[in-house]
Amino acid sequence: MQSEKPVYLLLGSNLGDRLHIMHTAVEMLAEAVGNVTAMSSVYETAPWGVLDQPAFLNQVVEVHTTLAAEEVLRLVLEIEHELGRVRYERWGARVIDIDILFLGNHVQDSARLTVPHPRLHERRFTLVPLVELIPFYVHPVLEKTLSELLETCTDDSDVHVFSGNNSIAD
Ligand code: A4P
Ligand code: MG
Repeated sequence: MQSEKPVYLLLGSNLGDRLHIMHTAVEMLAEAVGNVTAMSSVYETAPWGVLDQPAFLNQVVEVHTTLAAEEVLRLVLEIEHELGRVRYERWGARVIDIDILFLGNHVQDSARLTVPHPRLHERRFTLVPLVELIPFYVHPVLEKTLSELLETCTDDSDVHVFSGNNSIAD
């Protein structure tokens, strides 16, 4: 059996009851993938990529798992599917999106899966919650800490802790 490793997952939702969907996704991850050991704040974030879509909620969760990367991906896709995700367009609106950011120090670049997530260092909506949890974690490919990557990130889109009030989606 493989030893337990931390996997960092980014949850994102910009359709429907965003907060409820994210909570449900965390429960399903705990059931299927392993113990949820840490969670960032929930952030409300301006859309990145396709700009003409509702604001996202994003959150990073840390799960300890003995599963291999491919197996984590399979379960994550299953959870997305169960939560009724419909893919309309790349980078477009979705009920739930779950990206694998890191799996311990595992590095993989295949047709189905790239770990660490290849665009995580280009996006404040990913770096801000990651830095809240693990600022000194060293990216195994870029060999910089997450704090350093956030400092040099050129994305300037809005990312703020979600309070439920003053939502930019309203
Ligand atoms: N895949 C490969 N590597 C990974 C990985 N590390 N984690 C493959 C998860 N999946 C990975 O993903 C397509 C396929 O990527 C998966 O089936 C898997 O085999 P997808 O989620 O269907 O495609 P996508 O999300 O539309 O495209 P992409 O390029 O993955 O987009 P991202 O990077 O997920 O970005 N703005 C804000 N503010 N917040 C967001 O959360 N999200 C996106 C989507 C765009 N803009 C956003 C946000
Ligand atoms: Mg994705």
